[in-house]
Amino acid sequence: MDIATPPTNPNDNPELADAAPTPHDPPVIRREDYKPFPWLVPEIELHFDLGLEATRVVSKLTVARNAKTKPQDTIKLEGDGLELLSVKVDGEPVNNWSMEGDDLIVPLSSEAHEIEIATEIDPSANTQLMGLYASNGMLCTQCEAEGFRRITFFPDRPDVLSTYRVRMEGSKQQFPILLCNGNKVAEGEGDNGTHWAEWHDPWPKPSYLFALVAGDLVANSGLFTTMSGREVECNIWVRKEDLARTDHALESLHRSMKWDEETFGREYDLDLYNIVAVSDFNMGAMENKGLNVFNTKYVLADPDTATDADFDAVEGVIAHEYFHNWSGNRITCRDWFQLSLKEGFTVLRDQLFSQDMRGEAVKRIEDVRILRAAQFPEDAGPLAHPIRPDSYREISNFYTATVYNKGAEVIRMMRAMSGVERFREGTDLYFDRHDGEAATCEDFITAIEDGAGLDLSQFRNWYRQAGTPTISVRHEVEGETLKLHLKQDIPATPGQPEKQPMPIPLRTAVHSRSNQALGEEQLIVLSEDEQTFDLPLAGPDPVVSINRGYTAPVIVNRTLDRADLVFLAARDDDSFARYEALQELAVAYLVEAASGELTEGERVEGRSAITEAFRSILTDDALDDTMRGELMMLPSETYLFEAMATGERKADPGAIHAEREALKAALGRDLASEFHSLYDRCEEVAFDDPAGRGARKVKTQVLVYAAASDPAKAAELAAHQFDKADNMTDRQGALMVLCGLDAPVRTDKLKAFYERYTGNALVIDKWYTLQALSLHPDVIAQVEALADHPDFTIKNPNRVRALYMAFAGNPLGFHDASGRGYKMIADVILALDPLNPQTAARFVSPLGKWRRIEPGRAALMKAELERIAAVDGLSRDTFEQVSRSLDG
Ligand code: 0A1
Ligand code: ZN
Repeated sequence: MDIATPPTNPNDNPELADAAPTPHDPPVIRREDYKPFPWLVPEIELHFDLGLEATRVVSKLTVARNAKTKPQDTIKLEGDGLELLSVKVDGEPVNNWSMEGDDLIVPLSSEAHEIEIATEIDPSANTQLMGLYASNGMLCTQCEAEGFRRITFFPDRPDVLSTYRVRMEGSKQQFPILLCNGNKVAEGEGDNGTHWAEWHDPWPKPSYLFALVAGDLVANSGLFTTMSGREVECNIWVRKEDLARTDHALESLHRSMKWDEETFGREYDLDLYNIVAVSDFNMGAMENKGLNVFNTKYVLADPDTATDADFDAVEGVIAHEYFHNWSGNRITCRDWFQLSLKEGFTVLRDQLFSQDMRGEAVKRIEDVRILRAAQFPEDAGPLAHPIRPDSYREISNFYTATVYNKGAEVIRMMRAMSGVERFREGTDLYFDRHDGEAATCEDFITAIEDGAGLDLSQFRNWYRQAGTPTISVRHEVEGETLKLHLKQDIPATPGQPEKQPMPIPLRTAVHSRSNQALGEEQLIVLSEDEQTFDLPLAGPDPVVSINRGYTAPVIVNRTLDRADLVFLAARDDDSFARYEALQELAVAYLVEAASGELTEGERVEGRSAITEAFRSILTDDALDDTMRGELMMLPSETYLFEAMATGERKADPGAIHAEREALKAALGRDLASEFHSLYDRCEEVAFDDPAGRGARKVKTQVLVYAAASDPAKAAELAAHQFDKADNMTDRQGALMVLCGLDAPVRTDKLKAFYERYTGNALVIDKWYTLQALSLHPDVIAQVEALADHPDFTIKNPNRVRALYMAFAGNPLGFHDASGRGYKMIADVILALDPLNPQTAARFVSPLGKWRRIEPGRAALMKAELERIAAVDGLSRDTFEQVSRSLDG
């Protein structure tokens, strides 16, 4: 074949035309088709001539044949939107290269070569925010998953590992700070007001971990001494005006470094750790080797501008990216199907870290709340996929709650089954065995099996199968034992009609209600479709406490007496089980009420059981307020949607909302005096008191119930909290409640908030979100007006999410029976797709729930999906999500 001629376009051949991918039908990539790359690229040298509108990149690759593969006489280097200037092989210009779509094919005849490629890119035109782009006058990169190919031609896949030497040069005035991965090895002045820096990263890495930043930045710096006594310089780089809000990030980084040494025996491996905050970013943050790039949202925090939850999020994301240095960077992924290898494990690591920093019980409840709100709906809808997917069209669509959060739960189950110490032996073996490699989930499972001494043969089904298992529970008493009958059902999901049983570890205890005795906890593992376990009784009237600590990501389906649930909510010695009993009580009542299954008498009975359980939560002196605040939250409308849409039954968001509001109102009324004395007590607690955080959480929860039961009083109380607040948690909590009320103070306080924080992008994002999430009857018109406000821009992902992701999560507005909410989100997808497809595609899943909703709304949602699907030239990202949502 003449390699200078572009390969034939299969679309020109009528016989192939049907099978060939068209722009409207991007190809499907399959896990089973993995093949190693035929060339190794041990070294790469990059030269950047930096400019906001034009950046020149010269890349020198040292390539050698991969002896483990069949020899090839060409090398395929991926590209995306690059302007190619020249190609040299072994120092000589060549023109025998060809293009295959966006990719560059270069003929190579010997065992090893040096390829030099010059390209030019325009960072200021890069609205996708993938590759090299301009943000706020600085230049930065995002390469995971396939962004490096937007910088230069390269085998842009995670199993090609190279050491990088990078020289960057640019205007000293525009880019006084020049950063890259690894260590700075040289720097100097250039001509015409330029300067340059040379960086070397000694650790071989895949291209997705490459990063570069150039801009006018200042750092908050601190030294960390590692377990072996090495000093690491840690820097948090931000724009000058943000420097005062970086202490928490730096402290969080130091705490993470220490914790990973103590808990997983992992030490940092460079002398420098840089974190840069950027305002335009598609995700939360990125773990590039030695140079993390962060969304400002997960760096900047001080009490005046960030809530307690924001502080926690900063700590959690800093930890997550830091932990990737071992779980992700030192051991990376062989291919993108293995994403959960690094993400599931790293999420588990950051969750365990936060549990240790802030308390296990509350953190566990928060994590389960997120799993149920984000992952359960995914697992039950048209986008369901296993934590290790089998195929994709666009990998960006698989950075999901399933891969991340369910992935973490799956590894957490291994830890529950082996115990903490043996699990550590498993992870030690994994790090040891695969350090420096691009590994697979299978490698991880085998290392845990060998190191922790577990047999995980059947457990591998958790990696293969999508869908949340449901466990049905029955029991009977036989003499001194309780016979516990468990049955598991895993629902059919797209492409997986039949399921195999999976091992499900459940920490279980049997209490006695009549003598209030608590039974001893045991770990049982349900591994067959149906199984019976004999458990000791603690006394008469046994009450089973199951999935304590939430050991398995499953739905437990059982009918317990209300009295049993009230008993568990008030008495269980596992705090998760207490929370769960209260949730079960509320879910059962709300779903039955919303489905019209309750008589008036049953409603009264149901509400009074919940009121009693709540009373014990509000008045239990032994409870810490952070836990009390958690227990006071009713199940979210999203979770109730999931619980209602089971079997043949469809969800009715209107009824769910009405019933939940009515229950809040009833609780607010019936427990008014308990709520008020709680508020009064919490109001006395100062901001920096160790009990302050819990007090703030409880106060806003009290306002939530007051808003439903006595809106006038709530408006007064919330306005008072807003005016008095010396911190963002109280201020935002008060404003959130005011936003849902039709009171004149609502407008005043929103205005005051806006004026106080004009120019602070992250806080103005909050101003958008609070209004988009509000329970106000005019929320749709308000969101429309907010989009016309001068502060709105579709180019900034944080702003787009602040307005529209919040709105898509507002059941009242999004599910408005008129369909206006659905249309608004479809319009956003269409407007955003040409600019930033990755972010646009994330708005598809709310519409994808149409099959599980009552027929009127279902038709409106489906029609919007069809309207999007009919548009020519959709991105791969949006095309894939819309077509899966319609096919299901
Ligand atoms: N690996 C990162 C997540 C991430 C993925 C893709 C991105 O592209 C825009 C950015 C970040 C993490 O898990 O934190
Ligand atoms: Zn991650």
